[in-house]
Amino acid sequence: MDERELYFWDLTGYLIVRNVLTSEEVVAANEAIDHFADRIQIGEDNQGARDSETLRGTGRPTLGGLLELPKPYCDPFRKMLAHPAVVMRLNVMCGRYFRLDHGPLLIAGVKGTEGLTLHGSGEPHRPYVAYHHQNDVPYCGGVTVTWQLTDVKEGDGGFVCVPGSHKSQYPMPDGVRTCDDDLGTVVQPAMSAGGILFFMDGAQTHGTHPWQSEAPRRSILFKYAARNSVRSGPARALAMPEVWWNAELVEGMTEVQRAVMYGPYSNHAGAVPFLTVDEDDVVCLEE
Ligand SMILES: O=C(O)CCC(=O)C(=O)O
Repeated sequence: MDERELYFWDLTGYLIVRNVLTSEEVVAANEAIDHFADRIQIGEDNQGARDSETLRGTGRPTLGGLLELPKPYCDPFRKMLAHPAVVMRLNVMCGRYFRLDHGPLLIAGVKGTEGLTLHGSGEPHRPYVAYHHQNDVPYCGGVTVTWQLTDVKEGDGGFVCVPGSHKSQYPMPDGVRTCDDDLGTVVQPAMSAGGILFFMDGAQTHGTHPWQSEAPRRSILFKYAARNSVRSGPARALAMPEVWWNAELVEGMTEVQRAVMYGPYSNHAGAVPFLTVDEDDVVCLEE
């Protein structure tokens, strides 16, 4: 990652690297998806657009499990996983060393596929995906790498972001979240098939515009994390005290004692208990 890329990344919260895959590699990845097209799942209409007028459309087609496809179909995606163009940049972006947290996921689109309301933006502040830097070293807890398997032209839709929003000190206005009144802040980067997009997932304000092109959208999203950050993936199962430590060690512990034995798991949506101290100085589970 050279100084120009680092400047752009730090300033905007995203980065495009063009022509990473050869046309043969793009074809192989597209053929793998074609082969399993019957496994593509279509979401409900407007599940992602929610209360937005601008983002309304038909349900979003997605396909997971790409690393587990039978050979040779998994190969194009396994190559992407630890591709040199990714490794050299994530080693800088994530404060050195990183791992796959979850994904990869195909996000597809046909003309009229809905968008996704803008999110991330450090609201609320979540250290495990936040961006900061100290002593000239940048750090981002969560970085998504998107591989484009089809061209994304200006105005086509797909990924959008608010450049610089990872440093914003003020809450995102509702019109930006819905894109109904985005104040001209939202950018939809154009790029060709074979290029990759890095973005600060969680720190930066980002989402999806409805797909407008007659040609299909095919983006493969890999969700990486800094090595010290655990978002989701297998963390749900591994974080249980009986798994993270072992069943004998935690056997007979009180609920309060057990609460401090959970392994790392940040996006747990209430599945991991928190402790607090009540007014009588008694440690208890937070309501
Ligand atoms: O590429 C896109 O459509 C945006 C996906 C997104 O918002 C996300 O992965 O959090």
